[in-house]
Amino acid sequence: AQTRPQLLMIGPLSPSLTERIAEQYDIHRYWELADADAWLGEHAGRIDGIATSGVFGAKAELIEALPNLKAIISFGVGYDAIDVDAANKRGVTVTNTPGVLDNCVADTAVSILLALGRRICEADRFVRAGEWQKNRFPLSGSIGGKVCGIVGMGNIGRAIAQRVEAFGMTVAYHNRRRRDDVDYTYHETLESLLQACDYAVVVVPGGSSTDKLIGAEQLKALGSKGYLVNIARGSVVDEPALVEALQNGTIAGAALDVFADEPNVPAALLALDNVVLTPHIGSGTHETRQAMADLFFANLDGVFKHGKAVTPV
Ligand code: 8YV
Repeated sequence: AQTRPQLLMIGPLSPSLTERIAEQYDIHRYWELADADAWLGEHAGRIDGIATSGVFGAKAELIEALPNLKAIISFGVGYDAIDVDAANKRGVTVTNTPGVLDNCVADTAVSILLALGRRICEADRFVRAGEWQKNRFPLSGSIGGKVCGIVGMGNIGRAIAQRVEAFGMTVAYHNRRRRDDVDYTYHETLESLLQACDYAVVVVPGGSSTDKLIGAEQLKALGSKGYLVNIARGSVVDEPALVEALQNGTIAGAALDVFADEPNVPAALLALDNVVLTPHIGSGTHETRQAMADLFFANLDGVFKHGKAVTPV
């Protein structure tokens, strides 16, 4: 009888997705291996595929250690933690789950932008602390009439742009190249956009080309009335520089769904009032995670049952 494809799962995916995979594939839980090197020494040749996510990734060293690896199937749109070059060198297919989470991630980005700008989280703490009995909560700035600068006008960036326009914001953007299917103001340089906007929303892919894209110089360009929203990857922002800029008023505030060393968040950020912090919940709804799981599975079966991936990177 034909043996079931053997998958090395890098980190725990959702129980429902894992159960669904286990119906037709054999799963080896990499993160539970007491001695991964010893296990690979004995079993590497058996592994047909890697199951992973945008967070767990797959390093070159592991990809190169699996001689019969055919595909890396990833849950999530970001694949910066997967060494795609190492995979391509071996003719290993890499798939992600694009498109199905664009609106959800855009909703999250706008939610934390609004919470930041209108000081919603501070107001909640104010009421819970009984401060309202003693003081009036301070006014915030309006959202409407402000400029939202999208750093990375991909599909998620465009979904964010459509949303913030409904709140009366003007949209501008910086991209490696101008898009001919949007008519928002285009800035050739990141600095020019940051100088021109009130809210900078970072939504570029993670990876070496965007590592610390937003540093002390960029935060200075955003300015003391400017706000930073990061819905991309923690790696895209120089986190120590951001902390310093927030502490000394170089920028007015930040809303962060991603961090340099998740799930660890610097204590200095936790101590600040002018920051909104969320635990990487960009795509975190039942419906979106179900759609991502369905696309993950379509890719898995696409490669191992039909010989063709649905959404190869
Ligand atoms: C998580 C994301 O990675 O899609 C992405 O790239 O950042 C998120 O959706 C995904 O949920 C896996 O944890």
